[in-house]
Amino acid sequence: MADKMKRSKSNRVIVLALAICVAAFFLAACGKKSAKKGEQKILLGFSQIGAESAWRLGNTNDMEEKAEEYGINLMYENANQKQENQIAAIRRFIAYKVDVIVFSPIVEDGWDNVLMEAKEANIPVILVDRDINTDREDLTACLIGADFYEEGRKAGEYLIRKADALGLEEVNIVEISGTENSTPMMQRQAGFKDAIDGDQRMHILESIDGDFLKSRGAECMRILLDKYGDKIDVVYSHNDEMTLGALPEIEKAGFQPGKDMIIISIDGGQEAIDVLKSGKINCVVECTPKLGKEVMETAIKLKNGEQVESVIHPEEQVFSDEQDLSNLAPRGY
Ligand code: GYE
Repeated sequence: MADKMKRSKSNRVIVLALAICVAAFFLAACGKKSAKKGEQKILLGFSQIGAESAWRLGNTNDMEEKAEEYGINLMYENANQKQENQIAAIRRFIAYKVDVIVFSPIVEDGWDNVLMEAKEANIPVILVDRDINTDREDLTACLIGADFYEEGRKAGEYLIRKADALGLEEVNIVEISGTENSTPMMQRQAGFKDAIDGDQRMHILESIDGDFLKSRGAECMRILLDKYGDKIDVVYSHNDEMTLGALPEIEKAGFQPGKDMIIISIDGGQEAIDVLKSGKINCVVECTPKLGKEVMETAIKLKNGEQVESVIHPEEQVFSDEQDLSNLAPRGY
């Protein structure tokens, strides 16, 4: 009797163990696009700038999601808006012997030394989102990110159409710009300026550094309102976060954003789109943070020693009060 009980107990243990094995097998087999048996998983070191905006959070989420989809191991490091943290992260990736390094350079200058170290270690580098300034084209494999010059140009072209529609004879603009020496700051400024340059009505009163931060956007707006008051016809802000910081300040000063002042923003996150629909922003130029798919596909190619395109720009649009936005799909960031 005791013997029989012992046997049925050990049978149950075997059945349970078998069930666990089968479940584990199915779980492993179900993992989307996960590495095949014997195939090595790619280890991707990703140095992100920080968490300064909805755009940035959306970009980090997308990178994590797509890494999982493609069966890539992501070593993620958040630099908290500091270049020295990014340089230290890249050095850790090199010491760790990752297969590919991806990073979003907070500013353009000052990367040659650390990238030379990556090159010596034979680790390919993908620039995501922002570009660097270097004479050594061989230090990075490619850039996957938006055409910021084009975004600035679209903002300027919208303003010209709006000024025409309102019959404005003089247009005084204040510009709240992004992080000094960063690609989006420089290119969004240049594209906008080039677009409005030939139009005699347009005057940029001042460009002020808002560092892509909401709090700085508010601070900059207060300074600009104190200085120029009702002379301001247009606020051109390099990202949604700074725009969202500036709007309450405009209201506090007694002006209606979207009516007394034309508000132009860049990024196209959900919150800014909702405010655009409410009439307090007039135009939002899209900048998509969804770059993960291109990054993962490029990392796989690089790991396999294949050629990759040197620049990949995503498709982007303009959302404005010229359109019916009632059916716009949720933005996802
Ligand atoms: O516009 C801003 C973010 O580099 C495109 O950085 C990115 C910019 C984006 O913080 O919101």
